[in-house]
Amino acid sequence: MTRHVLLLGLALALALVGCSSPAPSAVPAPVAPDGALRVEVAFAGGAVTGGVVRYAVPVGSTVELVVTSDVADEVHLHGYDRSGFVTAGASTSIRLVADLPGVFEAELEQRAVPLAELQVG
Ligand SMILES: [Cu+2]
Repeated sequence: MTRHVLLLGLALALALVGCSSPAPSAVPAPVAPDGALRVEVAFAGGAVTGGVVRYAVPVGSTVELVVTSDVADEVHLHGYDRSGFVTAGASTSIRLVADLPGVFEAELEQRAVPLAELQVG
């Protein structure tokens, strides 16, 4: 009987471990002086500085996605299908009204490298 309970406990523990890969939690996008939500991403040395972050933005808000990069590439925001080109050492900005709910990835298109996620909702 005790053994049974232990096995059950073990199975539960394993199940919990199996479920523990956390869904990324979203952080609120910072508000710029002009009232837009400003999502800034820096890509340098082959990686996103500070890692890929999921930003929460309310539906209907104006979002400015600003990407600085040390390589030339295309910045592509999926779902909204908006693009901007960045040259090495410069930045590009994509401004949009977030009227489509969902989670959307911004990536460096040619490298297929994720930059950030927009969680609109
Ligand atoms: Cu893309």
